[in-house]
Amino acid sequence: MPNETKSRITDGFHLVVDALKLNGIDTIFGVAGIPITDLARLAQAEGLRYIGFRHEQSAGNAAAIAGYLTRKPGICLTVSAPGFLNGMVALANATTNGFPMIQISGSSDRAIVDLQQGDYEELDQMNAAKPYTKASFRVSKPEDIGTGVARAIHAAVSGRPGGVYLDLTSEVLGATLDADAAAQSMVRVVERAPRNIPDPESIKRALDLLASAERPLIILGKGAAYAQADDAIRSFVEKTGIPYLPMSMAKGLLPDNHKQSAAAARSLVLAQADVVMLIGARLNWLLAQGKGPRWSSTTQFVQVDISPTEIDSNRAIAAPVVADIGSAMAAFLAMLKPGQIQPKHAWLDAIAERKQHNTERMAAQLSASPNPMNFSSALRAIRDVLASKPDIYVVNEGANTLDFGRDIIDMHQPRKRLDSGTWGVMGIGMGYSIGAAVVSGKPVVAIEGDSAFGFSGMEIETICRYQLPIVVVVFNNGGIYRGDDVNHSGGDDPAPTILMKSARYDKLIEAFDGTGHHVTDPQTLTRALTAALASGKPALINCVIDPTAGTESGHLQNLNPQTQVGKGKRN
Ligand SMILES: Cc1ncc(C[n+]2csc(CCOP(=O)(O)OP(=O)(O)O)c2C)c(N)n1
Ligand SMILES: [Mg+2]
Repeated sequence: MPNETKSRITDGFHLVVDALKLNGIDTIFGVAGIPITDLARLAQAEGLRYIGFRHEQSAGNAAAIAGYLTRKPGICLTVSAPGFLNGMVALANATTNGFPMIQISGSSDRAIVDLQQGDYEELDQMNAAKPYTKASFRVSKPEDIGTGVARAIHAAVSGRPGGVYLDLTSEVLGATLDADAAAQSMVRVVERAPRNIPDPESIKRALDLLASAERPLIILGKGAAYAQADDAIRSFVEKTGIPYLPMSMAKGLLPDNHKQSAAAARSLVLAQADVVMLIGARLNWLLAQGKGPRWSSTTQFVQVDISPTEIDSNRAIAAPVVADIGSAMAAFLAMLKPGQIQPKHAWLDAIAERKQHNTERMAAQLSASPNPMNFSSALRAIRDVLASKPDIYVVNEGANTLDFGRDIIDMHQPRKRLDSGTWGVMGIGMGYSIGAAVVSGKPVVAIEGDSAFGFSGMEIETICRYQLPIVVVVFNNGGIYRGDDVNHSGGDDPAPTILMKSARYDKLIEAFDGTGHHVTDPQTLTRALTAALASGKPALINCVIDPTAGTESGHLQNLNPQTQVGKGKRN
């Protein structure tokens, strides 16, 4: 019931809060200002948790990851025009990654905006949002707020989740309404994400194909992690004995040291598998679109996905299973006969051999102790501290910092690794850390390239203001990819990829009463991280890395076009 019933009058501000509460929303991430300041205030007064950020992109990233972790839409609240646009990168990123999120923004006077007469923060926000979202709505009457919030929730969470924009004009927020009529207008969403039951024929077709395989492989994507069908997925993998490969954010769905993990034999299994079962994983650039030279042209695919239009998007799919992953895995387990699927020994032996070879090579890399530290030696120290703390969230962004981090830091629990994701985007670091810490109450370690950190670095004030248990480790190699490039013009300006090598990021957090550490060797890093985690308080570790240790674009050199006619001045 709207809480203004006694006075018989309520307004748009109250109705938005009522509609969110009625639908189990308990947290808002945002930046206050015209016209939503009072909405934020009222939400807090009414018992929602409001987390105020320094920039809307981070608020949006926090909302997106909260949505991913909870399967409830994360809410980001922004002011009109520039605030709205600042949030849009996060909303678009949520759509791309399949995270349920709603950006609610106030907007300026429609009559003026539509005639482009120059209102304060004028922008046609609803239409601007459309290309980047699953859906974009505007509420123009206070009695439609309940419907608008309900539609936004359905759009964000059902099917493949994504970003939704909900526009609230300043007029609607301030408009009053009879409290009884307002109460009648509220909508409680009965089923946010209705199950999508698979056709039993599609399950049979997929099992038959897998049973005919000699060299089967399962690829787990972040859709599989999102589904929270952890036991069913693990049980299917173990009952069939099929080797599996986790995509980055699916790491930990089964523990990374699981004997069926083929992560350490990735190129071999991609090239040689004859039947590949994709579970909540898309054949996008992260899997080379399923095409050569990394894949065989004869590989056949099973694809389990909630979105029918995903099927056949890059490669022909021999056995599509369109369903939500929980329902699909339950159906697979129900239909699977004991011994029906048995990967050939030769296949498992080849994988085991390659794994051992690659693991030994990696161990040699990890055991070196170069001075200054490189990515491997610093990450080894972090890995060893985290090994006994599986419930800590790991946020990771950068180029080399990301690529080495993904390979070196093992995950042991589902949905604990949060990273640059489908877009390879920089700037998610502090937003994801704050979102994860807020919704879980658990500690977070953010492993950040020095460039990556800069995109959201001011949010360390937010981390300190809310006293969140977040430890930020900045891998300071003095640049994007490397810290040793030179200006090819011979001029004094630093090269385009160069950042300040002598930067003391640890001193930034001290300005907000957090704890800073400056480390130059693995032993000190181990001590600093251990102490920071034990304190449960905000900390930032400036971790000095050899400026020559990284490679251009990390592991993505093939995607980085380079001039073939020389980098210096043309003569
Ligand atoms: C929003 C956005 N802007 C720019 C980029 C391009 N980019 C990719 S990685 C990267 C930073 C890499 O440097 P750093 O974070 O220091 O990682 P390192 O390789 O040095 O460990 C940038 C700017 C991006 N991915 N996303
Ligand atoms: Mg760097």
